[in-house]
Amino acid sequence: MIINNDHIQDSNRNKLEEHSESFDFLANKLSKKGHNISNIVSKLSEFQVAIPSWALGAGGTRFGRFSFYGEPSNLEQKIEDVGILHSLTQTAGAVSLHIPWDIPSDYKAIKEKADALHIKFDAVNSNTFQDQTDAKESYKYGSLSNISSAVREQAIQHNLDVINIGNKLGSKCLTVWLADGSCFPGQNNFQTAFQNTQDSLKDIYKGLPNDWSMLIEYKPYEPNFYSTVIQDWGASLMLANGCGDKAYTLVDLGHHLPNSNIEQIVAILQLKGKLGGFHFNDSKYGDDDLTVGSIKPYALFLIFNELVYGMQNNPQNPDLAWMIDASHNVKDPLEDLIQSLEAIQEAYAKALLIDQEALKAAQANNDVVKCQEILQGAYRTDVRPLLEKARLNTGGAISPIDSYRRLDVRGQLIKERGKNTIATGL
Ligand code: PSV
Ligand code: MN
Ligand code: MN
Repeated sequence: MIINNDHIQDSNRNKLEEHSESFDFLANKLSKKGHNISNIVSKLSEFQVAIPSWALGAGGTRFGRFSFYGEPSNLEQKIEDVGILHSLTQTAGAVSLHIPWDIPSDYKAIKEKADALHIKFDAVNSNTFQDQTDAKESYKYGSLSNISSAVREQAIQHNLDVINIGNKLGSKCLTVWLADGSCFPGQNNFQTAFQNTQDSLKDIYKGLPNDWSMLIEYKPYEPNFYSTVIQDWGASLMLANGCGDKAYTLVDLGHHLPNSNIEQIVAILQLKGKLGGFHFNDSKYGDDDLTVGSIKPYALFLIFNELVYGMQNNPQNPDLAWMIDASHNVKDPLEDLIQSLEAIQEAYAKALLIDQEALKAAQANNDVVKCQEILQGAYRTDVRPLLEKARLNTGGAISPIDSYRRLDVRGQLIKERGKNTIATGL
């Protein structure tokens, strides 16, 4: 299903008046406070977040998976789904592929499809956490860290193949997430596992084109429950530094132990010019991969405050690869992703409202109360009319969820694809 301009305009019609009223009211109020509204609105329009190919179907847990009708079952259909999200929200202009799940059978056709829908190819992800049917070696006891050089070589070669595939599509970035670790004390020698990982990453890095970057993702536990080789940002940063200037740390919001101060991690990595990528989701307990902003929206805002500060003050840090890394067990995946995109934009818009100069002055005076007032003043502002305006300006829907339902997108997808489709992926 392709959503065209007429569809969107039709579905916007009954919302236009309410939008104009609330936008004018808010813009007026904020302008009086000295905010440049058109600047904020264009920043929102420019902010694009990649959709992971594996989030377009229902996820599942190790207890079961309940499929969602009309899921995409091949790469073409996954890109079509990202196209639907992008037409409605105008903020999902990229897709992140996972290899080998998404190897194109026809590169030209895939690129044409993506181009037609204004979708770019963002980071490509390697997979050395599962054994492939024709693989010689097994990753049961690790991949880049494995004690066996034959396993490590297979995993290195896979990453080089992923770079090659991404290159043909115009991607500029490789993301490495490793499941490597151990389930029980004594199973692994920590130092050997870390050193093997560093050496393997260096071999991959040698094959990285000059205009590419390598993002090293960390996670404290799961699937290994005693130790993980790349457990935290310190381990990731050491490995990135060991590889070179084109290697960076990737922060996934769900990959922290409860109550970690993620905003501080993000700030320091940017200061060091080493924050390369960002995976959005939300969680209550661990790597829950829930809808962005559904559990801890204030924490998301505080993280965005640091990201905005970094984007404005840290030229040593590269532009970030933004991606949603969520999974859906009970919601329509596309509706869930629309909610995540909205939550990201909302946190970004609120962070843009923070008066950085006033905050600096309050910090200089150790006026702790004022500092909190400034942050919370921005957080409590209902910025949704600004998001609506940003979407309207670029041809998107005033309310993407409302339009999605009004246009009966899922119903159309089921008609086109049938009920019992299944997406390849996590
Ligand atoms: C596993 O935890 C994971 O969710 C990581 O966050 C990766 O980014 C993703 O899978 C894809 O490999
Ligand atoms: Mn992730
Ligand atoms: Mn994860």
